[in-house]
Amino acid sequence: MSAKPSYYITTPIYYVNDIPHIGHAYTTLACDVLARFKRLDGFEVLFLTGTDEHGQKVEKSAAAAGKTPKEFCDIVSQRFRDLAEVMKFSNDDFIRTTEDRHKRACQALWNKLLDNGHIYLDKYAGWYSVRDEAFFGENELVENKENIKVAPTGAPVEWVEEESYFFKLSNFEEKLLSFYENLPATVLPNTRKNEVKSFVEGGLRDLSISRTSFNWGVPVPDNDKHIMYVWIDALTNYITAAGYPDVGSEKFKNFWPADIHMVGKDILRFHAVYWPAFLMGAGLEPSNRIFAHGWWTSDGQKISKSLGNVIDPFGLVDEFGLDQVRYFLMREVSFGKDGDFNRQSMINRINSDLANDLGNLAQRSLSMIYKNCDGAIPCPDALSLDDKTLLDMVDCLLVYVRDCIDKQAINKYLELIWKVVSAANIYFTAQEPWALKVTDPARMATVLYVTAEAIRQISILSQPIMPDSAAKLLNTLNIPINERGFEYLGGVHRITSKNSIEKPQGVFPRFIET
Ligand code: ME8
Repeated sequence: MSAKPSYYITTPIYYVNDIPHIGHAYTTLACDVLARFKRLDGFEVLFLTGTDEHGQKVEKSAAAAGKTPKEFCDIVSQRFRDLAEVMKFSNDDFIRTTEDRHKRACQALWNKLLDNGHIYLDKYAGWYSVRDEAFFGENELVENKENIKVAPTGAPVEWVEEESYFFKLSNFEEKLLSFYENLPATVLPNTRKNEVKSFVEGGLRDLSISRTSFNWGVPVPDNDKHIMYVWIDALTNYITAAGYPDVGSEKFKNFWPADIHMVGKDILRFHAVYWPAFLMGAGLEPSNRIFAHGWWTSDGQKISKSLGNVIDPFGLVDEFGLDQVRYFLMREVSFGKDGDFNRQSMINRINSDLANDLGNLAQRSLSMIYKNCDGAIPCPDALSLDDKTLLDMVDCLLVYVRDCIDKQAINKYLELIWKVVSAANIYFTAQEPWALKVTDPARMATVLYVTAEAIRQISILSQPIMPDSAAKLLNTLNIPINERGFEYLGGVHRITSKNSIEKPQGVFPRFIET
């Protein structure tokens, strides 16, 4: 066992029927922020993302592209790995459901569910949506504008009648309800938890978990006429990467149950109903939390290929810069709620929060130190009440932001840091160190020292959101790499006087529309 506490966080694994868009980048970014935060806060982190490569939807997309499913998956899966590189995602593993380790885990889970009496063979007759990869009851269908019956998501459905294995989901109603009740934060936000609870309270039907009408998937053990339903295959990725079926391994013991599965609100039911039921059925502990975030629209409209308004994350990073995009996506929307992507809001955030607030504070104060204090952090004199007030605010920030992160309130975490950035700006302007340079140089030194210390801590806390820019600021201050963890926050490890600093370079340029 590691001496550090463990933290296992996962993204959904993305279908390779489509290239990555802003929605995918958003989910993984949120997980990246949480993973980076936890590492800096002393946890041993396993951060998993990957691609969901089986199922009819992918099989059809490959055929449309004139490729074999495997060739097609190799190409599209690579785009998701490219995105991880461009966005500087710090995932520890990237799983592909076509890997052998995953097939082994799926078949082991299946056998366990079978041995425990939760699987039986029967016939399925009902509606199926390939786009959603989901079964629907007659009562769940809705009529579209053309009076055709479609899935609640608007996706077309087809009638399916075939032999199928079933999972006895109906046996898990009580267990699921007590899982939601006993551990109050298993599903967040609370509104989503209530939706899930009422779905379960409405009664659960057994779930068809195999298909015979296509081939692209994991074969059912001892009956390879049947291919596993893509969702049982996909959800299993979370235990595959933790080492399943080697449940006695250090890795599995350390990281299972997962601390959090981050998902979009569209796939909550699969994660909050089916997945804990599969795990309980296999005698494994259900995950600690499922957090469903909201969806992005673009200028008020649903993002879709047919509307031609898909936002390409690679293009955004090219145009605005990586840390700017990371900051905007995490700050603009209350995490858990839907949000609207709008170019002007992005530019406003870059110019006000980054260039004006943090950028100017750093550039003004560090340039003064560089020019007036022999290029080194000055020695402070006795601290005034104003100095102490600002330092107290900075010193207690970790306690508050840690609480935000533990509730996945990522935008709140940034709001709190920016409250301190704003207080530091007010302090700096009010103290007028440029005037003190003539009237009271010792007091100027104290003001510059206090401001540099505030910037040090703000930069350490900004690393999970803006790793490159925070590193630039910490490099300017010459803070050693091994002194950038959260144990260096607070008053115990103040910035060292006489530490020479590098010539400050602007970290957050203004965005000027050309
Ligand atoms: O559902 N806004 O994969 P997927 C925010 N393979 N997030 C969005 C979004 C938007 N407009 N559009 C998509 C699958 N997302 C399955 C998951 S997990 C075992 C299997 C995000 O490629 C959101 O997180 O359709 C959503 O859940 C995910 O992309 C769906 O990706």
